[in-house]
Amino acid sequence: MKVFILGGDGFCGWPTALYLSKQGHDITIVDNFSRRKIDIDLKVSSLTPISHMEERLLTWMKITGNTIKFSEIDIAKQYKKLLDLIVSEKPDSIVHFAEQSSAPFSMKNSKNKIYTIDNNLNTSNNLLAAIVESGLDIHVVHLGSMGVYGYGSSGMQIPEGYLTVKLKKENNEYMDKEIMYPPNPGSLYHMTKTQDALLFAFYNKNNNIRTTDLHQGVVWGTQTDETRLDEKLINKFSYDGDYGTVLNRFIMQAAIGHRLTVYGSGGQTRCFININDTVRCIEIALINPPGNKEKVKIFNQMTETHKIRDLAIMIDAKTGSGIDYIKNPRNEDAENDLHVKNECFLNLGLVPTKLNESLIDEITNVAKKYSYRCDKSKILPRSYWTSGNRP
Ligand code: NAD
Ligand code: USQ
Repeated sequence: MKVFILGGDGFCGWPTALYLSKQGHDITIVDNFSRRKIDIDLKVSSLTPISHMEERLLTWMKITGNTIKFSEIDIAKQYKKLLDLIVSEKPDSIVHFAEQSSAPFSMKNSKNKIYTIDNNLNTSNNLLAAIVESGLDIHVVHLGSMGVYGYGSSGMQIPEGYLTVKLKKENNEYMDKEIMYPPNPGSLYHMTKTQDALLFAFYNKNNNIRTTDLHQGVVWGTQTDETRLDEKLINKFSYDGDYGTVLNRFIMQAAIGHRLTVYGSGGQTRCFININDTVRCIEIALINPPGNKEKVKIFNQMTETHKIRDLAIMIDAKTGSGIDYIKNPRNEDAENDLHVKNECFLNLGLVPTKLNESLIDEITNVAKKYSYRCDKSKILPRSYWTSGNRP
């Protein structure tokens, strides 16, 4: 299969590109390195030493004999370049990771709010418009987020995208209607994912663009079988207050002897998935595309749910790191339950990586190994949802 990986220089995109290349697919990465530029602006860098794209691709070719092509395009701004690439390469599928990916970064200041909305909505719309203009039948696989639903499940399981509701008609009779599960985003970043969902539904209805939208939980872990092959292939590990996600932050904090930074009471329940399962889910989505005229397929891409304080208590028990409950920089529920359906991927063969079985390996073989690269001044959060969330 010929596959484009938009955002293929990123934390999820890079291991996905390698995994799919290893499975024999013909891969082209498209990225504008905006994430590397943001890290420079924030004066942070990956805990792991990530190589430049040229070196990454050369190393991959030397080790496996496989060529991955690369095109530097700002998908939000360089529409014509994207269209020309699609028309000349004619991919079967396009995996869309290319968005500003951090909730805290999107809430930091008005410049970031404007950038996140502008970048994320334009990457999605430009991609969809270019597919229509190309006239090609291309399956789009997009990385959405579990956070589009606001994490409250009100005693029911969050379904995989669609919900059947009963509507009262004027004559007092009821009719069933299938709707998209109601969005309730908790950041401007998550807001872009809810708007993406409307774009996909519209282009699907109007132009029959076959689309799979993957509502992914918080990803943790670093290495996959492919990124482990050589240090020049190593995956990114963000630990800073803007881009580091909670479990990888805790893993790094435990490795360097920093007390774990639980926001608020830690009663927030979130969905999690290991990076090895992310790459497998993308493959499963690619080989099970929606049929012609089928509505957007929506999968919940997560394998476990945990309360943040339970994760901290578990890591503290294994490592003796200690826990700090700090004022929550975010405007979010202090406590929530979360029940999520994830049968689509399990039924298609996903075998989840278990969190408690892989955690110590991650702390020892990644976080401790590269702990000398950690800048401790970047650990505490620096983005606040409202002025009331400041310390
Ligand atoms: P990342 O920031 O590491 O990767 C995103 C990549 O997209 C970067 O390499 C960036 O340079 C590129 N990009 C952004 N805007 C672009 C543009 N206009 N043109 C070209 N390239 C552009 O993020 P990630 O953690 O790999 O996440 C990938 C996707 O998965 C994102 O859409 C994110 O919202 C989603 N997601 C991530 C997680 C997670 O925990 N990491 C969980 C759920 C969903
Ligand atoms: N948290 C802490 N301590 C920390 C960091 C975070 O208690 O040091 C808490 C946050 O308050 C939040 C939870 O942990 O309640 C998750 O935070 P996070 O930063 O790990 O995740 P989030 O901001 O939601 O975003 C991440 C990715 C994003 C993806 C999302 C999936 O950055 O790309 O969409 O996870 S989900 O959370 O399911 O929406």
